[in-house]
Amino acid sequence: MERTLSIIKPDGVSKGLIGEIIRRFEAGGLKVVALKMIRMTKEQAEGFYQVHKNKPFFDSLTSFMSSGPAVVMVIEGKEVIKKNRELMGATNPREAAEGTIRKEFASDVERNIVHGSDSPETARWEIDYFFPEGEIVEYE
Ligand code: D4T
Repeated sequence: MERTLSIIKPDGVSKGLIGEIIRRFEAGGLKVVALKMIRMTKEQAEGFYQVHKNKPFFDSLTSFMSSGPAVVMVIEGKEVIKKNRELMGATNPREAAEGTIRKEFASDVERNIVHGSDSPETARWEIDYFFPEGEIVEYE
């Protein structure tokens, strides 16, 4: 079993898509094993996106991510990293495949509704960033 970090970004929350996104994960056979709503501080968003700190979009992205509530989740399943990225679609909604979350709901490359880890190493780091071990549950 593999785990990944999923975030419903502030645009996804304000568009009322929390249920729709979780429904897609569950319908895809993925299991939510941790979940909470948070309002990131700017510093917390900067820490999370530190790999992008030299990118021109860093300030705008981290302001957006701290602009309102987000839902952070740990999702578990077989090949969950790949499956989640398939459900999300390409980072830029204009390049996202039909039927994906970003194609259907995202307005642009910054306000793209969801985040998902891109590798097992990144997933471990990102899960640790938001969840102490005791907040992740095991169940059948
Ligand atoms: P996240 O990390 O949100 O799942 O996105 P991806 O993994 O699909 O995409 P990424 O690492 O390339 O980009 C991280 C994050 O930055 C935003 N972004 C990206 C942006 O605001 N402007 C841009 O021009 C790009 C390329 C979107 C996702």
